[in-house]
Amino acid sequence: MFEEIVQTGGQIEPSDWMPDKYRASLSRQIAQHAHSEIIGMQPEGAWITRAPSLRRKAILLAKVQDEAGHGLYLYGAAETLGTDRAEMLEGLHSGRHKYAMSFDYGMPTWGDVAAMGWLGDGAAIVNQVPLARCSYGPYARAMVRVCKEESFHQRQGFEAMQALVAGTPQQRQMAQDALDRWWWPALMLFGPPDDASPRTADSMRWGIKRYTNDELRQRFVDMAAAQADVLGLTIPDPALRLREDGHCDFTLMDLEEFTANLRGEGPYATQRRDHRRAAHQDGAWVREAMQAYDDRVVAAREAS
Ligand code: BYC
Repeated sequence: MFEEIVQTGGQIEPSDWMPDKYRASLSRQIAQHAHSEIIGMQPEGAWITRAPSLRRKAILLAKVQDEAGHGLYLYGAAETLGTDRAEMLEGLHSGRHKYAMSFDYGMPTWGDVAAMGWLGDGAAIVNQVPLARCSYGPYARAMVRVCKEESFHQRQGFEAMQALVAGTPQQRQMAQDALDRWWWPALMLFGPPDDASPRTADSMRWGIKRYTNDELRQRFVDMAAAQADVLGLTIPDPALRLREDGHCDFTLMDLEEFTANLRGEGPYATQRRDHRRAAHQDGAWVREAMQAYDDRVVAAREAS
């Protein structure tokens, strides 16, 4: 019955029977996805106090808050599989769990905030829209809202790039430099190439993934190439060209760099996890206070 549901595009709900391997792989992917949302807040969050105007600050603040919300929906979805939230956080803090390596790169200028919104969130939408049709109900439903918010994030990034390219020569250069830095990390968001992706076959068979890593990466490149033309910027890939069939030829990211990032050796990897651990530590009193409140509510209910 499980095979029939997933192969006919149906959805599995938390109370349905599912193979242990399906449960484990989904828990892994959803937890990693949640961690990515939470870690992704760091490089952009660092720009909130330095945003170039009140309007940009308000938009960035809303975006970073949205990412926290995405993390929470996703931790909630993973919990429906019986995965304990404290255990997931421990996985993130100890380095046992992965998160999207693109956030292990730095954001030295405001242009990086714009490029990250345009390309990083653009890549996220291409990857996540099909997840809204994935075979696990709670994950698919979480993706519906996440994708709506990511669309706003992508638009704000593109609009911030438009403002830079219409500005002074230095601002235009800032936009180009940020595109040069963010192009490759954006391609990395889609994962390893299909012939080096150990998880894809099972995930496709189980309807967790609807498209392979390479199919989605191609879709993203086609979309981003057209948008770079509108901005009048150059994607830092001399091999990128539009073919007659409407798709682009392009170069894959450097696989040695990708593999080193997978091992947790990205430029800001240590800083990201350290910062996350410190934030968790700083928030301990909030969790304790909430627990004490819960305990009192339960005790009062039992007493009455
Ligand atoms: N970074 O067999 P594969 C966002 C790992 S955040 C790190 O292809 P799979 C945003 C992979 O996990 C949205 N690790 O695996 C937030 C696996 O490791 P394990 C992030 C990566 O799962 C804030 C191994 O490599 N999006 O949008 O079939 C601000 C083999 O790979 C990466 C998601 O999380 C990577 N880039 O496919 C702004 C989407 N790529 O577990 C924006 C949900 C691969 O075997 N996730 N690995 O040790 C997915 O769609 C899939 O998990 C992936 C990988 C396409 C990422």
